[in-house]
Amino acid sequence: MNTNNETGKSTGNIYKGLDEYWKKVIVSILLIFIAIGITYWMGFTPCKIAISLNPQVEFCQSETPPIIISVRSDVAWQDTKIYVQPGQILFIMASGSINTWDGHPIAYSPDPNGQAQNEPCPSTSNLPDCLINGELYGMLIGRIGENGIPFRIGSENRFSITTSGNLYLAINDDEPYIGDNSGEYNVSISIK
Ligand SMILES: [Ca+2]
Repeated sequence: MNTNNETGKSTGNIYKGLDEYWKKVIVSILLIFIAIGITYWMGFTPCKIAISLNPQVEFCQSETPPIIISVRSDVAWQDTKIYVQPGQILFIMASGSINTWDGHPIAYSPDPNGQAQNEPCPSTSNLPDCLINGELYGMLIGRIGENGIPFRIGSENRFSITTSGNLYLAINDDEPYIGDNSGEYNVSISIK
C-alpha cells in the first residue's frame, strides 16, 4: 500500500509539475501577444521601434515596399510616375554602371555617384550646360515636377519632400550630348 501510495504521489507530482510548466508557457505566449497588440495599438510598428533603438536605421524598407525602376542614361528627364508631396520622406538607392560617351572609357561611370576621375560637368568651358552644372558626369539626379530644381542623388540618398509633383530621374551630362550615352541604373525608391 505504501509503495502504491508513494507511486501515486510521485505520478501526481509529475503531472502537477507539467501543469505548472504549461501554465507558464501559455501565460508567456499570451503576454507576448498582448505586448505586441499594445505596441501596435500605440502606433509602434517594428520599424519605428527599430529606428528608436538605433537612429542610424534611417528608413525601414519593410514598412513600404520599394518601387524598382530602370533609369536610362541616353534619355534626359524620365518621369517615374511616382507622385510625392510635402511631409513625405523619399529614400533612393541605385546601382549599375553607365557610359556618358559610348565607347570612350574616360566617360565610364562605375556607379550612380558619377565619374570621380573626370572634372565636374561641364568639364571644359567650351562645353554646353549640363542637367546640373557642377555635379559629376554620370551622377543619378532628380527633380520634383517638370520644372523642379534638379538635385543630386548618387548611389544612396534620403530626402524630406517639400514640394509636390512627380519624381523625375536622369543621369547628369551635357544636355545636348545625352543621346550618345549607354547603359542604365537600377533604382529602388521607397516613400514613407
Ligand atoms: Ca553624353
